[in-house]
Amino acid sequence: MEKEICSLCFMCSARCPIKVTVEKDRVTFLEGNPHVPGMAGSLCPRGVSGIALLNDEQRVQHPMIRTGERGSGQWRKATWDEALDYITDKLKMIIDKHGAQSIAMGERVQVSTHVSQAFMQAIGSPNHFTHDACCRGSNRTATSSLLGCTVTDLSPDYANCRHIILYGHNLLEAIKVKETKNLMAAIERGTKVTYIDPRVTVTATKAHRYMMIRPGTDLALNYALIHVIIKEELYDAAYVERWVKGFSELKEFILPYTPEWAEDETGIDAGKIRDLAREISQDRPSVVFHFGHRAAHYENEIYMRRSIGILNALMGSIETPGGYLFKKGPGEVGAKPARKLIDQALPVVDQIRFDKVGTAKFPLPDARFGVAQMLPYAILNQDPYPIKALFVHRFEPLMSIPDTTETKKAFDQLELIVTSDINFSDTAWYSDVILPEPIYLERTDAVQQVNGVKPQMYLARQAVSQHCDGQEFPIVLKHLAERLEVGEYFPYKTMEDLVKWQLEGTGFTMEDFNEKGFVSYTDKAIVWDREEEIKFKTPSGRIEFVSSMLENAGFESFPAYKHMPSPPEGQFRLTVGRCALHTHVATQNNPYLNELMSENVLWINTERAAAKGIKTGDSVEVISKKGSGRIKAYVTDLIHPEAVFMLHGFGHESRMAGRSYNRGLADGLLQENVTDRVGGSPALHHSFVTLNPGN
Ligand SMILES: Nc1nc2c(c(=O)[nH]1)N[C@H]1C(S)=C(S)[C@@H](COP(=O)(O)OP(=O)(O)OC[C@H]3O[C@@H](n4cnc5c(=O)[nH]c(N)nc54)[C@H](O)[C@@H]3O)O[C@H]1N2
Ligand SMILES: Nc1nc2c(c(=O)[nH]1)N[C@H]1C(S)=C(S)[C@@H](COP(=O)(O)OP(=O)(O)OC[C@H]3O[C@@H](n4cnc5c(=O)[nH]c(N)nc54)[C@H](O)[C@@H]3O)O[C@H]1N2
Ligand code: SF4
Ligand SMILES: [Mo]
Repeated sequence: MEKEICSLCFMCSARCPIKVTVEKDRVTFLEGNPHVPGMAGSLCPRGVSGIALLNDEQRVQHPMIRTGERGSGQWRKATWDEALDYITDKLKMIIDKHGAQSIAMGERVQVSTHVSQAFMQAIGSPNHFTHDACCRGSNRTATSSLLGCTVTDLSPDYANCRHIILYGHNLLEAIKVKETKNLMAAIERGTKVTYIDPRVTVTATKAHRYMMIRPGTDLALNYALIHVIIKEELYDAAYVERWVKGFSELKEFILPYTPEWAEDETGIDAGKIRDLAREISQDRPSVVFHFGHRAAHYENEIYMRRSIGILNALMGSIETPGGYLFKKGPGEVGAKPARKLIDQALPVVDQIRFDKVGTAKFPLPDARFGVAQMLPYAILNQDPYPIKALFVHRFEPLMSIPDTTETKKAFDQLELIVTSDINFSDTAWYSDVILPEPIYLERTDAVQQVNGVKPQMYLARQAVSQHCDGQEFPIVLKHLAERLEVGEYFPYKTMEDLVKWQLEGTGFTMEDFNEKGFVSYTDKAIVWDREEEIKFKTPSGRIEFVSSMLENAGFESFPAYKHMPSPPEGQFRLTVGRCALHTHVATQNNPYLNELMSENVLWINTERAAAKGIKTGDSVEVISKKGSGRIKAYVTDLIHPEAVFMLHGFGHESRMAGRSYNRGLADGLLQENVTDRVGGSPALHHSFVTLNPGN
């Protein structure tokens, strides 16, 4: 008998709503959830490859405990009790000797993050951190300083937008199915798209206007756009008057940043910058300067993302149809969100964090996420104190934190590394204990709260029985908490119990999700009156061009622009990104996706390549201050001469992942671990490389 289950994809963290067709405990089809507008029939290639993952025998099958040297690949199979006892004994020893703060846990933010945070707090450690700094940390800090909310609290209103500007936000390859489709539909309806990137991406090819910008100079472009908009009085004066704090300070600051000045810095013609400012202003307020997704590029990242927010404010486009809309929570309709384990009265932990977020070193990044890339420094320098144990869940620090060699050196100082993964990631390969998690098709997850103009909740549900001997991470943590005598904070035995506990008080039950996979708090779109009731959560209740958050922490609201250096003679700036066929570092070993793309290549500008005698397909050595490796060249006119580009996610070292082992080159091996000190993100495009052609 065939059955259909509405659930959520987890081939990446966009978590698109899906429908799973199951026959005799086998998944026979995956597709977009037809009950969700825009999702019917739609999945991206990674979403489709969920079945290949489910049946992949190279997945982690059972708990494993290391027997040889770290990274030697020598393991023994363990039962769950054995593995959990082993971890508990080690943890107890480490806590006795170094204190609970010496335990850290890193994970990709996901629906059960609150369970992990509660676990860390219950055992007395402040050191839970997520991948977020490495993704949009600086973006988050930028929007907090300007709007009092984080970038994840806003969504573009594609349906009504007239012009959208994307800064290296490659939505047609770096996919979230619904947003990608919304952009495509908007283009078909006539919404103009301006795309800015040193590289011609697929999104660039669909845009109405493409600007090949010199890498790292978007802030200069934005300063010039702001200059023109203010000088020619193209902004929404009523909106600015009502909602903006610090306009006159901006007006004075921006005077020297003319389009001619920006032309020298960005390589974009001054006339074209003026044209863009004038054209987009004609379409305001229904325009979007997109904040982008990954904001881990350059050291000035927070100011670049603030400049995007400033442009939106000048256009009057925040909380405006066709602009950015605030995502509303259930509180807007007097309802309650799903409970979280951290809502309980947990023990107070008042030690400083390993990454020093919340101290003078990092006053602004969000302590709920931390600054992941500080981990290697904290371990190696034992600053602020020794870190001795690391839990890793659904996260790959060896590949996702720049400078892999340094991170590995830090890992060598740890007495315990425990990884919960579905694959043999490089970090799993370097761990002491590997704990398999059932994949999304084999498990039920905690509740997914989805805020928006119509707030909703979604549920990801088990569709088939487990193909491996796995345990969901919230269940693992419950068992460990019991062994460490803090079990009382984890009031569930199964994932279903946890979901039921979360739903108490919301007015919804698990059965309510059966039909469509989600529940809605309201049918009516909630949009605030842009003249009177926009709820900016800044101290002034307005958009803070002059930011109290920045200035109280000793940072400037409008720092003078610092020239972005070109690479030294003969060198290139290393830039990185995604493609439609893979998720970060997670899918390269997927049988189906690996067949479609098994390695990455290095984009090099045609003239620069010719000068070095490099041709497409040649193997070139890429050398940075931090490491080197070989990769095939892809010679093209479609990239700025200062940059080379490679896909992130290849060059795996784990031999258990047989298809992806040693295929392509890892960007993290080459990148320096340098941080935007104000916003919190690593500057992943900071590093220069030289190329050594020939074998
Ligand atoms: N060098 C470099 N670093 C980067 C980036 C870059 O471009 N270059 N990009 C940054 C960005 S934008 C991001 S978002 C982060 C992403 O960083 P990560 O979150 O570390 O990367 P992912 O590839 O999404 O997944 C990490 C691990 O989760 C595992 N996993 C997948 N599904 C499950 C599951 O259901 N359960 C469990 N337990 N594990 C699972 C995967 O097998 C993989 O090993 O990396 C950041 N870091
Ligand atoms: N298929 C797929 N989709 C994904 C993901 C995935 O792994 N695979 N991951 C998801 C996640 S977590 C994220 S963060 C997003 C990332 O989504 P995006 O941020 O849209 O994508 P990236 O590929 O990281 O973008 C990097 C782009 O920035 C360009 N770039 C480099 N330097 C500059 C510069 O100085 N200025 C400008 N304007 N552009 C520059 C690069 O050429 C590249 O095209 O994608 C999400 N969607
Ligand atoms: S974007 Fe693709 S991989 Fe990510 S959740 Fe959606 S369908 Fe799955
Ligand atoms: Mo990301």
